[in-house]
Amino acid sequence: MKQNIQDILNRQIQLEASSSQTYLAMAVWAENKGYTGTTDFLYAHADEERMHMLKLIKFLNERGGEAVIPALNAPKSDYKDLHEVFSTLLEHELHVTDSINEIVYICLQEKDYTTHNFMQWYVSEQLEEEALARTVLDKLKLIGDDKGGLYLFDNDMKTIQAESQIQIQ
Ligand code: OFO
Repeated sequence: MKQNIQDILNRQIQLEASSSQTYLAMAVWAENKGYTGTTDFLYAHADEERMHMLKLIKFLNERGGEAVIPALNAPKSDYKDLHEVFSTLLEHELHVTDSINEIVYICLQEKDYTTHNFMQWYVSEQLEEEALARTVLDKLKLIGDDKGGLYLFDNDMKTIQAESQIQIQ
């Protein structure tokens, strides 16, 4: 495997690891605020990101490259409200999508079709993650500061979590 492909995959490993930590910190925030549905959703999302990281690590090692386990900066741990949590999540996912698109572009330039093919799973995954984040954010925009609405929203997150788990399998 070419060195530049190894480097960009290692950069993606770091990004997936930091996604996992970011969502874990969000889950802790939600748990301490009593948003139980959102907490479950975010813990599950953090696990999912760890799985994305592991998939890359295994692929890199199996293809003769060397995965590097990165140091991570501490994630943001305090949020104003649920709206800030999910806008940060969407922003983060958009950044991840850009990074994946860049990898796909470089794979084509380098004629590394195996990695290009492997990355297609991430391309589809990003589509789903962005759509999910937008759906959640739209709901929150409708609710605004209404306490009853936020209570129902949090309950709904249990269903959203169950549905997204089904999609992953
Ligand atoms: Fe790994 O998809 Fe989100 O970040």
